[in-house]
Amino acid sequence: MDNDCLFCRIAAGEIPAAVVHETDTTLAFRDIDPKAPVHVLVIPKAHHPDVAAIATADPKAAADLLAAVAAVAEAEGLLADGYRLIFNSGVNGGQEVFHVHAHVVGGKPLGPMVA
Ligand code: IU
Repeated sequence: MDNDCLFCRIAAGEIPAAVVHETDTTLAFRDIDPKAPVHVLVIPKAHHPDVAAIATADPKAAADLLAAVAAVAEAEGLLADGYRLIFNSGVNGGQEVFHVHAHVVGGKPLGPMVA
């Protein structure tokens, strides 16, 4: 745990969040500034800065993260019509919180992805 990391502190229960799904290794909670009717962040409880870092350091944790994404998508009713999965990575990718997180975004037609 990194005490300076917001998402580590949410994972530890030190900062409240609207949790929608939890496993031994992952936590999912609603984004505080949703960009769509459904906007959930899925994080590993262990600190990894970005998606490349978790895939390299702990492939099982990366697989757990994707399994949690699937569970959230099903629980939020997104499987029939689809959703967007986003990992912002690094400064040019628009990443603001450097604890890897998957954005699960849906609940409306999102159209083609734009950079
Ligand atoms: P990004 O991929 O690092 O840019 O996304 C960070 C997200 O974290 C962003 O969508 C914020 O709205 C969200 N967030 C949050 O849910 N709770 C918080 O306390 C803070 C940011 I600060």
